[in-house]
Amino acid sequence: MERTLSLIKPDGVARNLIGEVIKRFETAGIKIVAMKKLHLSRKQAEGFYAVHKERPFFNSLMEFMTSGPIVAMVLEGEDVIAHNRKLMGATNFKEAEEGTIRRDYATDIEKNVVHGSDAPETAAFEISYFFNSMEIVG
Ligand code: YYY
Ligand code: MG
Repeated sequence: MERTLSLIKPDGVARNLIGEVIKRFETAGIKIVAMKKLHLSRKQAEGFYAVHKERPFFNSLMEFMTSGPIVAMVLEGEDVIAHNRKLMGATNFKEAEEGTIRRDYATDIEKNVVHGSDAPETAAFEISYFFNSMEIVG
């Protein structure tokens, strides 16, 4: 069994898509083993997205990610890192496959509703960024 971090970004929360996103995970057989709602500070958002700090979109991404509350979840399942990325669809919703979360709900390359870890190392870092071991209930 593998674990990954999922975020419902400020656009998804503001547009009442929490239930829709969770429904897709549960329907796909993915288990939610931790969940919380929070509003990131600038410092917290910068720490989370540190790998992108030199990218031209970084400042805009920070403004967006701190613009409202998010929902953070730990997902568990077989091959769940890749499975979640498949359910999410491509970063750019215009390139995302039909039936994916981003294709169905994203409005912009930045405002793309969800985040998902992209590899075991990033999943480990991102899960520990939001949750301690007592908050993860398998
Ligand atoms: O992992 P994923 O979210 O699919 O994309 P990343 O390449 O890690 O970029 C993180 C985040 O940054 C993306 O979800 C939207 C935003 N972004 C952007 O605004 N413009 C880009 N050209 C690339 C990414
Ligand atoms: Mg990424």
